[in-house]
Amino acid sequence: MAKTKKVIMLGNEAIARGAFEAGVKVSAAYPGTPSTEISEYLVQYKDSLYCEWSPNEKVAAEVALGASIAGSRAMACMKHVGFNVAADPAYSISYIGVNGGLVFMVADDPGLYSSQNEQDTRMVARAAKLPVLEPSDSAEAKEYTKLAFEISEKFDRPVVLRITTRLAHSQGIVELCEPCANQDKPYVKNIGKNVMMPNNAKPRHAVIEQKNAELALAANTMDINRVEMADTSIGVITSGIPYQYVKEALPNASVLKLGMVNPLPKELICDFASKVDRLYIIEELDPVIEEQVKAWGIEAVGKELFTVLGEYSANMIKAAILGEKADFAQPAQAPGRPPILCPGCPHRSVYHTLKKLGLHAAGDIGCYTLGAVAPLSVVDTTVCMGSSISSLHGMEKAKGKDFIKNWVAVIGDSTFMHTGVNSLINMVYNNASGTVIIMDNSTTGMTGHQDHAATGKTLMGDAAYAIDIPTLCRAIGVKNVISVNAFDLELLEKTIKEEQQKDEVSVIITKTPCVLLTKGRKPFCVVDTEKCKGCGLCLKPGCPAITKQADGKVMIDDTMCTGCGLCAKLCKSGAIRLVKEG
Ligand SMILES: Cc1ncc(C[n+]2csc(CCOP(=O)(O)OP(=O)(O)O)c2C)c(N)n1
Ligand code: SF4
Ligand code: SF4
Repeated sequence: MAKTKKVIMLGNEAIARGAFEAGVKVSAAYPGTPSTEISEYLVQYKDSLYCEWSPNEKVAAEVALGASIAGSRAMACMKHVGFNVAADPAYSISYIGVNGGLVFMVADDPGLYSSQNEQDTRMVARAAKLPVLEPSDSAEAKEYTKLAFEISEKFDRPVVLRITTRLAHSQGIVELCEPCANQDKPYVKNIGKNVMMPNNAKPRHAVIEQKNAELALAANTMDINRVEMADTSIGVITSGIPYQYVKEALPNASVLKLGMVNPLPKELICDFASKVDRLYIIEELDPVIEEQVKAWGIEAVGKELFTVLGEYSANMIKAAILGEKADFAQPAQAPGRPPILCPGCPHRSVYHTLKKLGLHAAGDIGCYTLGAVAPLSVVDTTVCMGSSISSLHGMEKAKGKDFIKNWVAVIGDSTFMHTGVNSLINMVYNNASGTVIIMDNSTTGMTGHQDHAATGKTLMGDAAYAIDIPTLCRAIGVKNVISVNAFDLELLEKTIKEEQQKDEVSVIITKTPCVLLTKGRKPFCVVDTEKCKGCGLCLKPGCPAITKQADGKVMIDDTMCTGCGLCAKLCKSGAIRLVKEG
Protein backbone atom coordinates (compact mmCIF):
# COMPACT_ATOMS: atom_id res chain seq x y z
CA MET A 1 0.00 0.00 0.00
CA ALA A 2 1.53 3.33 -1.06
CA LYS A 3 2.33 5.68 1.82
CA THR A 4 1.35 9.28 1.12
CA LYS A 5 2.20 12.00 3.64
CA LYS A 6 2.84 12.64 7.33
CA VAL A 7 0.56 14.89 9.36
CA ILE A 8 0.03 15.76 13.02
CA MET A 9 -3.16 14.33 14.42
CA LEU A 10 -4.99 14.00 17.70
CA GLY A 11 -5.49 10.42 18.84
CA ASN A 12 -9.22 10.66 18.10
CA GLU A 13 -8.53 12.13 14.67
CA ALA A 14 -6.10 9.28 13.93
CA ILE A 15 -8.73 6.69 14.86
CA ALA A 16 -11.18 8.33 12.45
CA ARG A 17 -8.49 8.22 9.77
CA GLY A 18 -7.76 4.57 10.58
CA ALA A 19 -11.45 3.72 10.20
CA PHE A 20 -11.51 5.47 6.83
CA GLU A 21 -8.37 3.68 5.65
CA ALA A 22 -9.77 0.36 6.91
CA GLY A 23 -12.81 0.80 4.67
CA VAL A 24 -15.38 1.22 7.45
CA LYS A 25 -18.83 1.57 5.96
CA VAL A 26 -20.90 2.37 9.07
CA SER A 27 -20.05 4.07 12.34
CA ALA A 28 -22.59 4.72 15.10
CA ALA A 29 -21.84 6.59 18.31
CA TYR A 30 -23.22 8.51 21.24
CA PRO A 31 -21.07 11.46 22.36
CA GLY A 32 -19.02 11.20 25.53
CA THR A 33 -15.72 12.78 26.49
CA PRO A 34 -13.07 11.70 25.53
CA SER A 35 -14.47 9.76 22.53
CA THR A 36 -16.71 12.41 20.93
CA GLU A 37 -14.30 13.82 18.33
CA ILE A 38 -13.82 10.46 16.61
CA SER A 39 -17.28 10.80 15.07
CA GLU A 40 -16.82 14.51 14.43
CA TYR A 41 -13.61 13.77 12.48
CA LEU A 42 -15.23 10.84 10.66
CA VAL A 43 -17.73 13.17 9.00
CA GLN A 44 -15.00 14.45 6.68
CA TYR A 45 -14.99 11.01 5.02
CA LYS A 46 -18.74 11.02 4.46
CA ASP A 47 -18.36 10.37 0.75
CA SER A 48 -16.94 6.95 1.67
CA LEU A 49 -18.82 6.01 4.82
CA TYR A 50 -21.97 6.56 6.85
CA CYS A 51 -21.75 7.86 10.42
CA GLU A 52 -24.43 8.79 12.91
CA TRP A 53 -25.23 9.89 16.43
CA SER A 54 -27.46 7.18 17.83
CA PRO A 55 -29.70 8.02 20.81
CA ASN A 56 -27.52 5.88 23.09
CA GLU A 57 -24.62 3.44 23.06
CA LYS A 58 -26.75 0.29 23.09
CA VAL A 59 -28.41 1.42 19.89
CA ALA A 60 -25.02 2.38 18.43
CA ALA A 61 -23.61 -1.10 19.14
CA GLU A 62 -26.63 -2.75 17.55
CA VAL A 63 -26.44 -0.52 14.47
CA ALA A 64 -22.79 -1.51 14.06
CA LEU A 65 -23.68 -5.19 14.53
CA GLY A 66 -26.36 -4.95 11.82
CA ALA A 67 -23.84 -3.48 9.40
CA SER A 68 -21.35 -6.22 10.28
CA ILE A 69 -23.91 -9.01 9.80
CA ALA A 70 -24.81 -7.46 6.43
CA GLY A 71 -21.14 -7.80 5.50
CA SER A 72 -19.60 -4.35 6.00
CA ARG A 73 -16.87 -3.15 8.31
CA ALA A 74 -18.51 -1.22 11.15
CA MET A 75 -17.70 0.43 14.44
CA ALA A 76 -19.44 1.86 17.48
CA CYS A 77 -17.75 4.64 19.47
CA MET A 78 -18.40 5.57 23.07
CA LYS A 79 -16.87 6.51 26.39
CA HIS A 80 -16.29 3.92 29.11
CA VAL A 81 -19.63 4.38 30.86
CA GLY A 82 -21.31 4.17 27.47
CA PHE A 83 -19.88 0.67 27.13
CA ASN A 84 -21.99 -0.28 30.16
CA VAL A 85 -25.07 0.90 28.29
CA ALA A 86 -23.92 -1.18 25.31
CA ALA A 87 -23.00 -4.15 27.50
CA ASP A 88 -26.19 -6.10 26.88
CA PRO A 89 -25.68 -6.35 23.12
CA ALA A 90 -21.87 -6.50 23.49
CA TYR A 91 -21.91 -9.71 25.56
CA SER A 92 -24.06 -11.48 22.97
CA ILE A 93 -22.39 -9.89 19.96
CA SER A 94 -19.26 -11.53 21.38
CA TYR A 95 -20.97 -14.92 20.84
CA ILE A 96 -22.20 -13.98 17.36
CA GLY A 97 -18.83 -12.81 16.09
CA VAL A 98 -18.67 -10.89 12.85
CA ASN A 99 -19.17 -11.00 9.11
CA GLY A 100 -17.75 -7.58 8.23
CA GLY A 101 -15.12 -6.58 10.82
CA LEU A 102 -16.65 -5.03 13.95
CA VAL A 103 -14.86 -2.72 16.40
CA PHE A 104 -16.06 -1.12 19.63
CA MET A 105 -14.03 2.03 20.16
CA VAL A 106 -14.12 2.74 23.87
CA ALA A 107 -12.40 5.66 25.62
CA ASP A 108 -11.56 5.48 29.33
CA ASP A 109 -11.02 8.48 31.56
CA PRO A 110 -8.36 7.82 34.22
CA GLY A 111 -8.18 10.94 36.35
CA LEU A 112 -11.90 11.62 35.85
CA TYR A 113 -11.50 14.69 33.68
CA SER A 114 -15.10 14.45 32.56
CA SER A 115 -16.82 11.38 33.92
CA GLN A 116 -18.83 10.04 36.80
CA ASN A 117 -16.52 7.10 37.48
CA GLU A 118 -13.09 5.76 36.57
CA GLN A 119 -13.92 2.23 35.43
CA ASP A 120 -11.50 0.17 33.36
CA THR A 121 -12.92 -1.00 30.03
CA ARG A 122 -10.42 -3.85 29.91
CA MET A 123 -12.33 -5.47 32.79
CA VAL A 124 -15.66 -5.20 30.99
CA ALA A 125 -14.13 -6.44 27.74
CA ARG A 126 -12.54 -9.43 29.47
CA ALA A 127 -15.84 -10.31 31.09
CA ALA A 128 -17.48 -10.19 27.66
CA LYS A 129 -14.57 -12.25 26.25
CA LEU A 130 -13.69 -9.55 23.74
CA PRO A 131 -10.15 -8.99 22.43
CA VAL A 132 -8.69 -5.58 23.36
CA LEU A 133 -6.10 -3.54 21.49
CA GLU A 134 -4.48 -0.56 23.18
CA PRO A 135 -2.43 2.00 21.20
CA SER A 136 0.18 4.28 22.80
CA ASP A 137 0.19 7.26 20.41
CA SER A 138 -1.60 8.75 17.42
CA ALA A 139 0.34 6.71 14.86
CA GLU A 140 -0.57 3.50 16.65
CA ALA A 141 -4.14 4.70 17.10
CA LYS A 142 -4.52 4.75 13.32
CA GLU A 143 -2.65 1.51 12.67
CA TYR A 144 -4.33 -0.40 15.51
CA THR A 145 -7.74 0.71 14.25
CA LYS A 146 -6.97 -0.93 10.92
CA LEU A 147 -5.47 -3.96 12.62
CA ALA A 148 -8.55 -4.29 14.83
CA PHE A 149 -10.67 -4.83 11.72
CA GLU A 150 -8.21 -7.39 10.34
CA ILE A 151 -8.13 -9.33 13.62
CA SER A 152 -11.90 -9.08 13.87
CA GLU A 153 -12.40 -10.73 10.49
CA LYS A 154 -9.54 -13.23 10.79
CA PHE A 155 -10.63 -14.56 14.20
CA ASP A 156 -14.37 -13.86 13.88
CA ARG A 157 -14.28 -11.67 17.01
CA PRO A 158 -15.62 -8.19 17.63
CA VAL A 159 -12.59 -6.22 18.87
CA VAL A 160 -12.41 -3.45 21.49
CA LEU A 161 -10.01 -0.61 20.72
CA ARG A 162 -9.36 0.92 24.12
CA ILE A 163 -7.88 4.38 24.52
CA THR A 164 -7.69 6.88 27.38
CA THR A 165 -8.20 10.64 27.61
CA ARG A 166 -4.47 11.33 27.34
CA LEU A 167 -4.23 9.56 23.98
CA ALA A 168 -7.56 10.83 22.65
CA HIS A 169 -6.52 14.44 23.17
CA SER A 170 -2.76 14.30 22.46
CA GLN A 171 -1.18 14.97 19.10
CA GLY A 172 1.36 12.86 17.26
CA ILE A 173 2.74 12.29 13.79
CA VAL A 174 0.68 10.00 11.61
CA GLU A 175 1.57 8.64 8.19
CA LEU A 176 -1.47 8.68 5.93
CA CYS A 177 -2.20 5.72 3.67
CA GLU A 178 -4.67 5.18 0.88
CA PRO A 179 -7.92 3.61 2.02
CA CYS A 180 -8.02 -0.10 1.32
CA ALA A 181 -10.12 -1.41 -1.51
CA ASN A 182 -13.75 -2.31 -0.86
CA GLN A 183 -13.86 -4.69 2.11
CA ASP A 184 -17.53 -5.60 1.76
CA LYS A 185 -18.56 -9.24 2.00
CA PRO A 186 -21.84 -10.78 0.96
CA TYR A 187 -24.53 -11.36 3.57
CA VAL A 188 -24.73 -15.03 4.50
CA LYS A 189 -27.79 -16.34 6.31
CA ASN A 190 -26.50 -18.25 9.34
CA ILE A 191 -29.07 -18.89 12.02
CA GLY A 192 -26.73 -20.92 14.21
CA LYS A 193 -24.38 -17.94 14.41
CA ASN A 194 -26.72 -14.96 14.35
CA VAL A 195 -29.74 -16.10 16.35
CA MET A 196 -28.71 -16.21 19.99
CA MET A 197 -31.16 -18.64 21.56
CA PRO A 198 -29.94 -21.32 23.98
CA ASN A 199 -29.43 -24.10 21.43
CA ASN A 200 -27.31 -21.84 19.26
CA ALA A 201 -25.58 -19.89 22.04
CA LYS A 202 -24.29 -23.07 23.72
CA PRO A 203 -22.12 -24.17 20.79
CA ARG A 204 -21.19 -20.55 20.05
CA HIS A 205 -19.79 -20.24 23.56
CA ALA A 206 -17.47 -23.15 22.83
CA VAL A 207 -16.53 -21.59 19.49
CA ILE A 208 -15.55 -18.24 20.99
CA GLU A 209 -13.48 -19.91 23.70
CA GLN A 210 -11.63 -21.74 20.92
CA LYS A 211 -11.21 -18.55 18.84
CA ASN A 212 -9.88 -16.64 21.84
CA ALA A 213 -7.43 -19.46 22.58
CA GLU A 214 -6.21 -19.27 18.97
CA LEU A 215 -5.88 -15.50 19.31
CA ALA A 216 -3.93 -15.85 22.56
CA LEU A 217 -1.51 -18.16 20.80
CA ALA A 218 -1.16 -15.81 17.84
CA ALA A 219 -0.56 -12.91 20.26
CA ASN A 220 2.86 -14.40 21.11
CA THR A 221 4.16 -13.51 17.67
CA MET A 222 2.18 -10.37 16.88
CA ASP A 223 4.34 -7.33 16.06
CA ILE A 224 2.22 -5.16 18.36
CA ASN A 225 3.39 -7.21 21.36
CA ARG A 226 6.98 -6.05 21.29
CA VAL A 227 10.02 -6.78 23.46
CA GLU A 228 12.56 -3.95 23.78
CA MET A 229 15.48 -5.67 25.51
CA ALA A 230 18.00 -3.43 27.30
CA ASP A 231 19.34 -3.51 30.87
CA THR A 232 17.88 -6.69 32.36
CA SER A 233 18.01 -5.58 36.00
CA ILE A 234 14.60 -3.96 35.50
CA GLY A 235 11.90 -5.36 33.22
CA VAL A 236 8.54 -3.67 32.69
CA ILE A 237 5.35 -5.00 31.14
CA THR A 238 3.16 -2.13 30.06
CA SER A 239 0.74 -0.92 27.39
CA GLY A 240 -1.09 2.16 26.12
CA ILE A 241 -0.13 5.60 27.38
CA PRO A 242 1.82 4.27 30.41
CA TYR A 243 4.34 2.89 27.86
CA GLN A 244 5.29 6.51 27.08
CA TYR A 245 5.79 7.28 30.76
CA VAL A 246 7.90 4.13 31.25
CA LYS A 247 10.18 5.02 28.31
CA GLU A 248 10.69 8.50 29.74
CA ALA A 249 11.19 7.42 33.35
CA LEU A 250 13.26 4.27 32.75
CA PRO A 251 15.06 4.71 29.41
CA ASN A 252 17.47 1.84 30.14
CA ALA A 253 14.95 -0.72 31.33
CA SER A 254 13.83 -3.72 29.29
CA VAL A 255 10.22 -3.34 28.23
CA LEU A 256 7.52 -5.67 26.97
CA LYS A 257 5.04 -3.37 25.26
CA LEU A 258 1.68 -5.03 24.83
CA GLY A 259 -0.47 -3.79 21.95
CA MET A 260 -3.08 -6.44 22.67
CA VAL A 261 -4.08 -6.56 26.33
CA ASN A 262 -6.70 -9.29 26.00
CA PRO A 263 -6.00 -12.13 25.50
CA LEU A 264 -2.44 -11.94 26.78
CA PRO A 265 0.55 -13.60 25.06
CA LYS A 266 1.46 -16.04 27.84
CA GLU A 267 4.55 -17.56 26.25
CA LEU A 268 6.00 -14.15 25.40
CA ILE A 269 5.35 -12.85 28.92
CA CYS A 270 6.87 -15.93 30.59
CA ASP A 271 9.94 -15.67 28.38
CA PHE A 272 10.36 -11.94 29.09
CA ALA A 273 9.89 -12.45 32.83
CA SER A 274 12.59 -15.14 32.88
CA LYS A 275 15.15 -12.74 31.37
CA VAL A 276 14.82 -9.84 33.83
CA ASP A 277 15.87 -9.60 37.48
CA ARG A 278 12.91 -7.63 38.74
CA LEU A 279 9.62 -7.44 36.88
CA TYR A 280 7.21 -4.51 37.15
CA ILE A 281 3.75 -4.30 35.64
CA ILE A 282 2.76 -0.72 35.00
CA GLU A 283 -0.84 -0.14 33.96
CA GLU A 284 -3.26 2.66 34.86
CA LEU A 285 -6.46 1.79 36.74
CA ASP A 286 -7.09 -1.90 37.45
CA PRO A 287 -4.47 -4.68 37.70
CA VAL A 288 -5.78 -6.41 34.58
CA ILE A 289 -2.44 -7.60 33.20
CA GLU A 290 -0.95 -8.02 36.66
CA GLU A 291 -3.57 -10.40 38.02
CA GLN A 292 -3.23 -12.71 35.04
CA VAL A 293 0.56 -12.68 35.10
CA LYS A 294 0.64 -13.40 38.83
CA ALA A 295 -1.94 -16.16 38.36
CA TRP A 296 0.62 -17.88 36.10
CA GLY A 297 3.02 -17.97 39.06
CA ILE A 298 5.24 -15.18 37.78
CA GLU A 299 6.73 -12.91 40.41
CA ALA A 300 6.06 -9.25 39.64
CA VAL A 301 5.51 -5.91 41.33
CA GLY A 302 2.43 -3.95 40.38
CA LYS A 303 -0.27 -2.41 42.49
CA GLU A 304 1.81 -2.87 45.65
CA LEU A 305 3.68 0.13 44.30
CA PHE A 306 1.24 1.83 41.94
CA THR A 307 -2.20 3.18 42.61
CA VAL A 308 -5.43 2.08 40.95
CA LEU A 309 -6.50 5.73 41.07
CA GLY A 310 -6.10 8.33 38.35
CA GLU A 311 -3.49 8.93 35.68
CA TYR A 312 0.18 8.00 35.94
CA SER A 313 3.18 10.11 34.93
CA ALA A 314 6.88 9.61 34.24
CA ASN A 315 7.71 11.36 37.51
CA MET A 316 5.49 9.08 39.48
CA ILE A 317 7.10 5.97 37.95
CA LYS A 318 10.58 7.35 38.63
CA ALA A 319 9.71 8.10 42.22
CA ALA A 320 8.13 4.68 42.79
CA ILE A 321 10.85 2.54 41.19
CA LEU A 322 14.03 4.57 41.56
CA GLY A 323 13.03 6.49 44.67
CA GLU A 324 13.91 9.66 42.76
CA LYS A 325 12.20 12.95 43.35
CA ALA A 326 10.87 14.77 40.28
CA ASP A 327 13.95 16.12 38.52
CA PHE A 328 12.34 18.57 36.18
CA ALA A 329 10.20 21.62 36.76
CA GLN A 330 6.53 21.02 37.34
CA PRO A 331 4.38 22.76 34.73
CA ALA A 332 2.63 25.89 35.97
CA GLN A 333 -0.53 24.88 37.77
CA ALA A 334 -3.74 26.75 37.03
CA PRO A 335 -5.51 27.76 40.23
CA GLY A 336 -8.28 25.33 41.17
CA ARG A 337 -11.59 26.70 39.96
CA PRO A 338 -14.90 24.98 40.67
CA PRO A 339 -16.87 24.17 37.50
CA ILE A 340 -19.75 26.55 36.87
CA LEU A 341 -22.56 27.07 34.38
CA CYS A 342 -21.69 29.58 31.64
CA PRO A 343 -22.89 33.16 32.05
CA GLY A 344 -26.38 33.33 30.57
CA CYS A 345 -26.96 29.57 30.80
CA PRO A 346 -30.71 28.88 30.87
CA HIS A 347 -30.20 26.12 33.46
CA ARG A 348 -29.20 28.77 36.03
CA SER A 349 -32.61 30.40 35.84
CA VAL A 350 -34.39 27.06 36.44
CA TYR A 351 -32.18 26.24 39.41
CA HIS A 352 -32.65 29.70 40.88
CA THR A 353 -36.40 29.09 40.81
CA LEU A 354 -36.12 25.60 42.31
CA LYS A 355 -33.94 26.98 45.07
CA LYS A 356 -36.40 29.78 45.76
CA LEU A 357 -39.15 27.17 46.12
CA GLY A 358 -36.98 25.09 48.46
CA LEU A 359 -37.11 22.03 46.20
CA HIS A 360 -34.61 19.18 45.92
CA ALA A 361 -33.70 17.83 42.49
CA ALA A 362 -32.91 14.25 41.53
CA GLY A 363 -30.25 15.11 38.98
CA ASP A 364 -28.81 13.60 35.85
CA ILE A 365 -25.72 13.90 33.66
CA GLY A 366 -25.05 17.04 31.65
CA CYS A 367 -24.17 20.70 32.14
CA TYR A 368 -27.13 20.87 34.50
CA THR A 369 -25.33 18.52 36.95
CA LEU A 370 -23.64 21.78 38.00
CA GLY A 371 -26.88 22.65 39.76
CA ALA A 372 -25.32 20.64 42.60
CA VAL A 373 -22.63 23.29 43.09
CA ALA A 374 -22.96 26.35 45.35
CA PRO A 375 -24.57 28.81 45.27
CA LEU A 376 -27.32 26.88 43.45
CA SER A 377 -26.98 23.63 45.46
CA VAL A 378 -30.29 22.24 44.23
CA VAL A 379 -29.23 18.88 42.78
CA ASP A 380 -29.06 16.19 45.47
CA THR A 381 -28.32 13.09 43.38
CA THR A 382 -26.49 12.23 40.15
CA VAL A 383 -25.71 8.68 39.06
CA CYS A 384 -25.82 7.90 35.37
CA MET A 385 -27.69 8.99 32.28
CA GLY A 386 -31.47 8.67 32.66
CA SER A 387 -31.36 7.95 36.40
CA SER A 388 -32.97 11.21 37.60
CA ILE A 389 -36.50 10.24 36.62
CA SER A 390 -36.30 6.65 37.83
CA SER A 391 -34.71 7.58 41.15
CA LEU A 392 -37.41 10.18 41.81
CA HIS A 393 -39.91 7.40 41.13
CA GLY A 394 -38.12 5.09 43.59
CA MET A 395 -38.26 7.81 46.26
CA GLU A 396 -41.99 8.12 45.82
CA LYS A 397 -42.52 4.37 46.06
CA ALA A 398 -40.38 4.25 49.21
CA LYS A 399 -41.64 7.31 51.04
CA GLY A 400 -44.96 8.17 49.44
CA LYS A 401 -46.38 11.04 47.40
CA ASP A 402 -45.95 13.66 50.13
CA PHE A 403 -42.21 13.03 50.31
CA ILE A 404 -41.65 13.99 46.67
CA LYS A 405 -43.78 17.14 46.92
CA ASN A 406 -40.41 18.73 47.77
CA TRP A 407 -38.65 17.09 44.86
CA VAL A 408 -38.43 17.24 41.07
CA ALA A 409 -36.33 15.31 38.57
CA VAL A 410 -34.15 17.38 36.22
CA ILE A 411 -32.83 16.01 32.94
CA GLY A 412 -31.38 17.46 29.72
CA ASP A 413 -32.89 16.94 26.27
CA SER A 414 -30.07 14.70 25.03
CA THR A 415 -30.15 12.63 28.20
CA PHE A 416 -33.93 12.37 27.95
CA MET A 417 -33.60 10.96 24.43
CA HIS A 418 -30.74 8.67 25.59
CA THR A 419 -32.46 6.76 28.38
CA GLY A 420 -34.69 9.22 30.24
CA VAL A 421 -37.73 8.41 28.14
CA ASN A 422 -37.72 4.80 29.42
CA SER A 423 -37.84 6.04 32.99
CA LEU A 424 -40.73 8.37 32.16
CA ILE A 425 -42.63 5.46 30.62
CA ASN A 426 -42.06 3.64 33.89
CA MET A 427 -43.46 6.55 35.93
CA VAL A 428 -46.61 6.68 33.82
CA TYR A 429 -47.05 2.92 33.85
CA ASN A 430 -46.59 2.61 37.60
CA ASN A 431 -48.94 5.44 38.55
CA ALA A 432 -46.33 7.89 39.79
CA SER A 433 -47.04 11.51 40.66
CA GLY A 434 -43.65 13.21 40.36
CA THR A 435 -42.67 16.31 38.39
CA VAL A 436 -39.99 16.03 35.73
CA ILE A 437 -38.25 19.09 34.33
CA ILE A 438 -36.69 18.52 30.92
CA MET A 439 -34.11 21.29 30.55
CA ASP A 440 -34.24 21.43 26.78
CA ASN A 441 -31.41 23.62 25.47
CA SER A 442 -31.65 22.06 21.99
CA THR A 443 -28.25 20.40 22.12
CA THR A 444 -25.95 17.96 23.89
CA GLY A 445 -24.20 20.81 25.70
CA MET A 446 -21.76 19.11 28.02
CA THR A 447 -19.90 17.17 25.35
CA GLY A 448 -19.56 20.13 22.99
CA HIS A 449 -22.92 20.66 21.28
CA GLN A 450 -23.78 17.54 19.33
CA ASP A 451 -27.11 17.04 17.62
CA HIS A 452 -29.57 14.38 18.71
CA ALA A 453 -32.93 12.98 17.71
CA ALA A 454 -34.82 16.10 18.83
CA THR A 455 -32.63 18.76 17.15
CA GLY A 456 -33.54 18.23 13.50
CA LYS A 457 -30.03 17.62 12.17
CA THR A 458 -27.88 14.50 11.75
CA LEU A 459 -24.16 14.01 12.37
CA MET A 460 -23.63 14.07 8.59
CA GLY A 461 -25.27 17.52 8.49
CA ASP A 462 -28.55 16.44 6.88
CA ALA A 463 -31.90 17.85 7.95
CA ALA A 464 -33.94 15.30 9.90
CA TYR A 465 -37.30 15.06 11.59
CA ALA A 466 -36.92 16.70 15.02
CA ILE A 467 -38.78 14.57 17.53
CA ASP A 468 -41.11 16.88 19.43
CA ILE A 469 -40.47 16.22 23.11
CA PRO A 470 -43.87 17.49 24.36
CA THR A 471 -45.67 15.28 21.81
CA LEU A 472 -43.48 12.32 22.78
CA CYS A 473 -44.34 12.82 26.46
CA ARG A 474 -48.05 13.03 25.68
CA ALA A 475 -47.83 9.94 23.47
CA ILE A 476 -46.51 7.83 26.34
CA GLY A 477 -49.38 8.98 28.53
CA VAL A 478 -48.21 12.07 30.43
CA LYS A 479 -51.30 14.24 30.74
CA ASN A 480 -49.61 17.35 32.11
CA VAL A 481 -47.01 18.59 29.66
CA ILE A 482 -46.11 22.29 29.84
CA SER A 483 -43.44 24.21 27.95
CA VAL A 484 -41.99 27.34 29.58
CA ASN A 485 -39.17 29.71 28.63
CA ALA A 486 -36.43 29.16 31.22
CA PHE A 487 -36.04 32.92 31.70
CA ASP A 488 -39.75 33.59 32.28
CA LEU A 489 -39.26 33.47 36.02
CA GLU A 490 -42.84 34.22 37.04
CA LEU A 491 -44.41 31.65 34.74
CA LEU A 492 -41.77 29.09 35.61
CA GLU A 493 -42.36 29.47 39.34
CA LYS A 494 -46.13 29.37 38.95
CA THR A 495 -45.94 26.28 36.72
CA ILE A 496 -43.65 24.36 39.05
CA LYS A 497 -45.86 25.16 42.06
CA GLU A 498 -49.01 24.05 40.23
CA GLU A 499 -47.54 20.86 38.84
CA GLN A 500 -46.07 19.89 42.21
CA GLN A 501 -49.59 19.83 43.65
CA LYS A 502 -50.90 17.33 41.11
CA ASP A 503 -51.24 13.67 41.96
CA GLU A 504 -50.11 12.50 38.56
CA VAL A 505 -46.96 12.76 36.46
CA SER A 506 -46.14 16.24 35.14
CA VAL A 507 -43.46 17.19 32.65
CA ILE A 508 -42.27 20.79 32.46
CA ILE A 509 -40.06 21.51 29.45
CA THR A 510 -37.88 24.59 29.87
CA LYS A 511 -37.14 25.14 26.19
CA THR A 512 -34.40 27.77 25.86
CA PRO A 513 -31.31 27.25 23.67
CA CYS A 514 -27.85 26.88 25.18
CA VAL A 515 -26.30 30.35 25.17
CA LEU A 516 -23.25 29.08 23.30
CA LEU A 517 -25.45 28.26 20.31
CA THR A 518 -26.19 31.97 19.87
CA LYS A 519 -23.93 33.40 17.19
CA GLY A 520 -22.51 36.92 16.88
CA ARG A 521 -21.98 39.66 19.48
CA LYS A 522 -24.38 39.09 22.31
CA PRO A 523 -26.34 41.79 24.09
CA PHE A 524 -25.16 42.61 27.59
CA CYS A 525 -26.36 44.24 30.79
CA VAL A 526 -24.93 47.14 32.79
CA VAL A 527 -25.44 48.27 36.35
CA ASP A 528 -26.59 51.80 37.18
CA THR A 529 -24.45 52.37 40.28
CA GLU A 530 -26.68 55.25 41.36
CA LYS A 531 -29.61 52.86 41.66
CA CYS A 532 -27.73 49.78 42.94
CA LYS A 533 -28.33 49.39 46.68
CA GLY A 534 -25.84 46.55 47.10
CA CYS A 535 -28.60 44.16 48.28
CA GLY A 536 -26.97 41.25 46.41
CA LEU A 537 -30.25 39.76 45.07
CA CYS A 538 -28.79 39.61 41.56
CA LEU A 539 -25.81 37.60 42.84
CA LYS A 540 -27.93 34.72 44.13
CA PRO A 541 -27.95 32.55 40.99
CA GLY A 542 -24.15 32.73 40.88
CA CYS A 543 -23.59 34.15 37.40
CA PRO A 544 -19.80 34.52 36.97
CA ALA A 545 -20.25 37.79 35.02
CA ILE A 546 -21.42 39.71 38.11
CA THR A 547 -19.09 40.65 40.96
CA LYS A 548 -19.49 42.63 44.13
CA GLN A 549 -17.25 45.69 44.40
CA ALA A 550 -15.47 47.10 47.45
CA ASP A 551 -18.29 49.64 47.93
CA GLY A 552 -20.84 46.79 48.09
CA LYS A 553 -22.35 47.61 44.70
CA VAL A 554 -22.25 45.13 41.82
CA MET A 555 -20.50 45.27 38.47
CA ILE A 556 -21.15 43.28 35.30
CA ASP A 557 -18.25 42.20 33.08
CA ASP A 558 -19.66 42.94 29.62
CA THR A 559 -17.19 40.57 27.95
CA MET A 560 -18.75 37.68 29.85
CA CYS A 561 -22.36 38.82 30.10
CA THR A 562 -24.71 37.38 27.48
CA GLY A 563 -27.64 39.65 28.31
CA CYS A 564 -29.85 36.78 29.45
CA GLY A 565 -31.52 39.29 31.79
CA LEU A 566 -31.82 36.95 34.78
CA CYS A 567 -30.03 39.35 37.11
CA ALA A 568 -32.07 42.32 35.80
CA LYS A 569 -35.28 40.44 36.63
CA LEU A 570 -34.09 39.79 40.17
CA CYS A 571 -33.02 43.39 40.86
CA LYS A 572 -35.83 45.12 42.76
CA SER A 573 -34.22 48.57 42.33
CA GLY A 574 -34.24 48.51 38.52
CA ALA A 575 -30.48 49.03 38.58
CA ILE A 576 -29.64 46.55 35.82
CA ARG A 577 -30.60 47.18 32.22
CA LEU A 578 -29.91 45.69 28.85
CA VAL A 579 -27.86 48.14 26.82
CA LYS A 580 -27.14 46.46 23.57
CA GLU A 581 -28.94 44.08 21.27
CA GLY A 582 -26.74 41.55 19.45
C1 LIG B 1 -23.63 6.50 29.25
C2 LIG B 1 -23.02 7.84 29.02
N1 LIG B 1 -22.83 8.26 27.76
C3 LIG B 1 -22.30 9.47 27.52
C4 LIG B 1 -21.95 10.29 28.56
C5 LIG B 1 -21.32 11.65 28.28
N2 LIG B 1 -22.31 12.71 28.54
C6 LIG B 1 -22.35 13.35 29.70
S1 LIG B 1 -23.64 14.39 29.79
C7 LIG B 1 -24.14 14.06 28.26
C8 LIG B 1 -25.36 14.68 27.64
C9 LIG B 1 -25.62 16.07 28.02
O1 LIG B 1 -26.59 16.62 27.20
P1 LIG B 1 -27.98 17.11 27.75
O2 LIG B 1 -28.66 16.04 28.52
O3 LIG B 1 -28.77 17.66 26.62
O4 LIG B 1 -27.59 18.25 28.79
P2 LIG B 1 -26.72 19.61 28.58
O5 LIG B 1 -25.31 19.24 28.81
O6 LIG B 1 -26.99 20.09 27.20
O7 LIG B 1 -27.21 20.53 29.62
C10 LIG B 1 -23.30 13.13 27.69
C11 LIG B 1 -23.46 12.66 26.33
C12 LIG B 1 -22.15 9.80 29.87
N3 LIG B 1 -21.83 10.50 30.94
N4 LIG B 1 -22.71 8.59 30.06
S1 SF4 C 1 -22.60 24.98 27.46
FE1 SF4 C 1 -24.72 25.74 27.33
S2 SF4 C 1 -25.90 24.36 28.67
FE2 SF4 C 1 -23.72 24.09 29.17
S3 SF4 C 1 -23.35 25.47 30.91
FE3 SF4 C 1 -22.83 26.58 29.03
S4 SF4 C 1 -24.72 27.67 28.45
FE4 SF4 C 1 -25.27 26.09 29.93
S1 SF4 D 1 -27.60 39.34 32.18
FE1 SF4 D 1 -26.93 39.08 34.28
S2 SF4 D 1 -27.26 36.90 34.75
FE2 SF4 D 1 -27.33 37.11 32.51
S3 SF4 D 1 -25.24 36.74 31.84
FE3 SF4 D 1 -25.40 38.95 32.12
S4 SF4 D 1 -24.69 39.29 34.21
FE4 SF4 D 1 -25.15 37.10 34.04
